[in-house]
Amino acid sequence: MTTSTVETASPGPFTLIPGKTALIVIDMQRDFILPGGFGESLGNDVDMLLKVVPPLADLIAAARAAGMLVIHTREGHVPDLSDCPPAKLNRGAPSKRIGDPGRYGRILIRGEYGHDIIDELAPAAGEVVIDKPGKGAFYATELQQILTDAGITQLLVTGVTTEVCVHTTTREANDRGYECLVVSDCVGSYFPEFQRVGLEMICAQGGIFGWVADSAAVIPAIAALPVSSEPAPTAQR
Ligand code: C5J
Repeated sequence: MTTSTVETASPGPFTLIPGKTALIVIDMQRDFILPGGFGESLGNDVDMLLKVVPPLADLIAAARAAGMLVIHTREGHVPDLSDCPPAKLNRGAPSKRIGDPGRYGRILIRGEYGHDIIDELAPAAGEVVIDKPGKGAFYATELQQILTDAGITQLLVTGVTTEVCVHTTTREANDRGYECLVVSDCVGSYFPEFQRVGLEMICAQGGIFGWVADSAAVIPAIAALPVSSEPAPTAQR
């Protein structure tokens, strides 16, 4: 089997195994990323997330070219909010809570414009889209079954935000036995300090729950993999 290694990953080299690696793109949704959206209305600087888009687009293109399984997630809730516990709903600014009207429709509600993924990173036909009610992509979703069915053992983790949904998903994946490489310039936080520390935490203590490397190191490693001809799982949209 021809493997390919990201030599500069922290805390040490990460070997990609063809056919066993998937790229997961977490919550690159308009509500979080676009100017005027939910994230910005909370006082956040969306430029911190927008800068993730170009390297992530390149990484997604490399994964697609290699025939790698690409999975997108969206955080959000059904319109009657029956899947949003009070502990989650009753937080944040009182007039800007999940389900309230926002610039791009009801905030984080499935089917609304703001809930969907930004145009630049739109899922390709047939790619899996996981709708998740929580921060972690494994909680109350079909993700684990999809990964099991596809024989995946490693995840390249990207998306937003680093310290919330990226961290939660990486920790969930690590606990389930997946090797996770978080791509540092393809994850973003509104808070520079959280970005820095969030990445440090992942690979501290010998890689306590994953590896970290940038896209400049990961993309050539993906390109060196043999192209997978496995059919992609059916889309969830
Ligand atoms: C947050 C996320 N930050 N996708 N969601 O609430 O990280």
